[in-house]
Amino acid sequence: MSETIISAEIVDSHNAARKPDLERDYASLGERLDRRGIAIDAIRDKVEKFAVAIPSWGVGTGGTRFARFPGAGEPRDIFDKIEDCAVISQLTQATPTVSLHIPWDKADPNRLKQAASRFGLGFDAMNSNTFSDARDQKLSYKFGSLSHADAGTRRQAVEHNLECIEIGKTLGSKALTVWIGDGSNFPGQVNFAKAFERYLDAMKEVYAGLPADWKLFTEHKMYEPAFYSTVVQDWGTNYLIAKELGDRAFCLVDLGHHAPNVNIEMIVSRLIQFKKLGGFHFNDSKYGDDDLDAGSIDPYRLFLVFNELVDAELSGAEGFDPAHMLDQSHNVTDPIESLMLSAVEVQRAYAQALLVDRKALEGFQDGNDALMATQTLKAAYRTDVEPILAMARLKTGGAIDPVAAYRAAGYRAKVAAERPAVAGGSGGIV
Ligand SMILES: [Mn+2]
Repeated sequence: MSETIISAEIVDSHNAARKPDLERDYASLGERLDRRGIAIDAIRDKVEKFAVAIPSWGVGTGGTRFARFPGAGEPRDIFDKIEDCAVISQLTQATPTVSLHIPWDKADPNRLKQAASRFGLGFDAMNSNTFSDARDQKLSYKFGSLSHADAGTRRQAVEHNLECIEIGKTLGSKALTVWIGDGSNFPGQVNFAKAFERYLDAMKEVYAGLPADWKLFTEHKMYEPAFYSTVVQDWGTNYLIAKELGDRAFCLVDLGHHAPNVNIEMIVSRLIQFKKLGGFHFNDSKYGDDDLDAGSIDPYRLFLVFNELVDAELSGAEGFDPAHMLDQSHNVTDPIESLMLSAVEVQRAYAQALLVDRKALEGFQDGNDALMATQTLKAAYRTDVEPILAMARLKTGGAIDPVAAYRAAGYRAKVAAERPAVAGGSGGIV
């Protein structure tokens, strides 16, 4: 039995006060879903199994390029971060793994493994960093890393990625996510084809160091930090990379890394169809790579992404097993609260997508009934699935209302007293 940080008595009394209302709401929703031919318990069982990884960098306050306003009790190191992740996991029962970032989270891998397993946590994809210079680094990434014009700098970036794999092997991770900031700020600064060729050659060396049971995720991003061109700018380039590297290379879709109004759910569908969807970095955005909380701006878009994922899941798409990770930056909220609610939002989109009447939808599509086809999606999206999510949490030992339980437990005040305020610290919007 793993340890918990919030005392069981607090969670139990929180749940006891809310359980009678939840049971009524669940029964009422169950009756309505029954009329639509849906068994509520089957949906709850699927929601219970759904998991999304917490990024270690998400539990600290993010910041913008203008300023960072640290919150009280911020984690001082990766061990504090693991404790914060344990709280999120305990109350939501939806986030059993942590995604580490090297070098920010560098520590003795055996100690890391021990710290996480105390709370029953595992490790998701490892994240390398060649978009900033580490303190003791020999060559700078100012003008790029894996696509750098200088062979020595490319070698250093390859070695760093191989080191991330080595650390991940001890931790039990099964994937490496590579996002690079390489690109250019001026037309003519970089030869597009040569830079991409150098990147591919370097990534082939990383891929060669991948254990047989690992996956390699490459993450595209249209702009930033480079503002004229980036080497891995969109899903098309990303698909070419995955195709070029091999069977264990897949595309990672960060919802914020596209041009405004791009049809992301369609990109997801294409990548599924051609067996190259590796996974997600969930977040939300209004203008660019805003890294706002998942589902906070456009929850319908999140639902439409999950509509594609559930369609693939139910049709038994070959090799379909995408990784789910959050990737957000919290500037004005308590990161633990934001991450708990974001994990729940991702689960909500999944549960709603499970309610789509796919047989009816197919009929409307074949009959060119555009209005009824879109209403079929809306009917699922309009369903308030909160009782299903809350019941899944209650059944697995989480809190019916994770934020209320977290506030009642006084965790933030407790760690604020134990963890002295630090200036600066690692930001991290990737
Ligand atoms: Mn990302």
